[in-house]
Amino acid sequence: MAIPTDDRKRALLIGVEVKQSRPLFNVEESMAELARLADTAGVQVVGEISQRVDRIHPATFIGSGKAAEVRLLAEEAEAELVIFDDELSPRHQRELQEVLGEGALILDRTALILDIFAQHAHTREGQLQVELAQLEYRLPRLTRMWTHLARQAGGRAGGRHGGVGLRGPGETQLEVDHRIISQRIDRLKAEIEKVRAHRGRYRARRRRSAIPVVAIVGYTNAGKSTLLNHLSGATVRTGDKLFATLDPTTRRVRLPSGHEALFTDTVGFIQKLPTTVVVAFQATLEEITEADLLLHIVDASHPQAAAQVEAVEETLAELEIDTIPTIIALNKIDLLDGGKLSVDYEGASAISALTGAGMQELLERTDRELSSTWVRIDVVIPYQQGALAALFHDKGVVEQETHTDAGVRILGKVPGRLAYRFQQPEQ
Ligand SMILES: Nc1nc2c(ncn2[C@@H]2O[C@H](COP(=O)(O)OP(=O)(O)OP(=O)(O)O)[C@@H](O)[C@H]2O)c(=O)[nH]1
Ligand SMILES: [Mg+2]
Repeated sequence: MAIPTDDRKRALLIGVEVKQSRPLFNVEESMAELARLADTAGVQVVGEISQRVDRIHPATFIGSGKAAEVRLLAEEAEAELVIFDDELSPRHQRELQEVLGEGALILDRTALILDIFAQHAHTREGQLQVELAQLEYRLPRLTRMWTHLARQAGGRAGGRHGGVGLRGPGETQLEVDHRIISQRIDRLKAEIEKVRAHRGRYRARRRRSAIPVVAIVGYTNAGKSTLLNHLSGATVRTGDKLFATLDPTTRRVRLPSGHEALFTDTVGFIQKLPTTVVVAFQATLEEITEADLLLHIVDASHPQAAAQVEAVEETLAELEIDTIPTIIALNKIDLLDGGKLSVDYEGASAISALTGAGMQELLERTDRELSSTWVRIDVVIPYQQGALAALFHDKGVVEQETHTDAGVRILGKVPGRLAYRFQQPEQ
């Protein structure tokens, strides 16, 4: 048995694959990813169990026999945490708790990812969003798992309930916890709304500058931040760990044509992440939704590159942003050592964000794509530049037009190749 060498929490990982199902990742691949997530979260993996089953057990997820086995193994390996590779329902959580015993802390993939997010959120908005996502994840589980969660919360909620208890301490505690969390959720939403309004004003100004926006999207650890740093000299933290980036960063990049574009680095995607959690990341989503072009970065050196591409495409589709024109860039080609790419997509560019290989071609491609797509702009055209306003009407789609002291303000879309004509100095 491994001798504990550090003070990290010790975890046992559990994964299942339902026979006949066709998951993007098989159970071994998914478990390898879970182990990386655990490591990123600062947890020491001391064992793992994975199995193929006919169906998910409605009560204990893995079946009570297997659950008893897990308990034994957890005790043997001195694991305080048992982490499941799939999202557990409140019922699964409760029943597993019974079998595994009060002492075991049961987590699932979603909770683990939220924990990593909490560690990696650096901006105020990011922190607010993560807390909101965590509470929303916990609320439905709280109803049936109050004892477990009250313990996790360090008894804070329990302290508040004091001696109140007409209907029995359990139920009262549950209600108190529920109310405290609901109130906190409302407060968080209000605060997030304020930060969003501020960012909305910033983006409106940005749109007025008529610079097209390129959102860098992709699976976590694909090299998105490294690419932004390479292109713009930004200093976004990168690292060989999952979800290094949570808060979006935007930088101006000059394209080979001489025109400029704004590149935005966003949070990575991962398989099995519920869309509800992704949706919590409004900041990132708004950046992506308003982009004129998506740059989908793929880690071409990863053995599951193709499955990762599919997972990203699925998420984009669920978020209904799969209509934005997309360029695929196969990254990390420096690691291929002359070997062949394991994936290929029509028109994909092969690059290395680390060495800069293929970068010129990627930027030229970005230039071409942008000039053939529509760019949203909001511009004030001085009255003496009537020809420019006429050009907007002629070639663009005017959605709103108002007359101001400074000139005619037009909101709408123009073909990317013309957007630059409307560029205004930053205000
Ligand atoms: N060899 C090689 N490594 C790369 C390349 N691009 C990125 N990496 C490495 O891959 C790891 C992940 O890079 P990041 O830029 O942090 O990836 P990301 O997509 O921003 O990841 P998240 O923010 O965690 O979603 C880092 O260790 C990078 O140094 C590349 O072209 N070649
Ligand atoms: Mg990153």
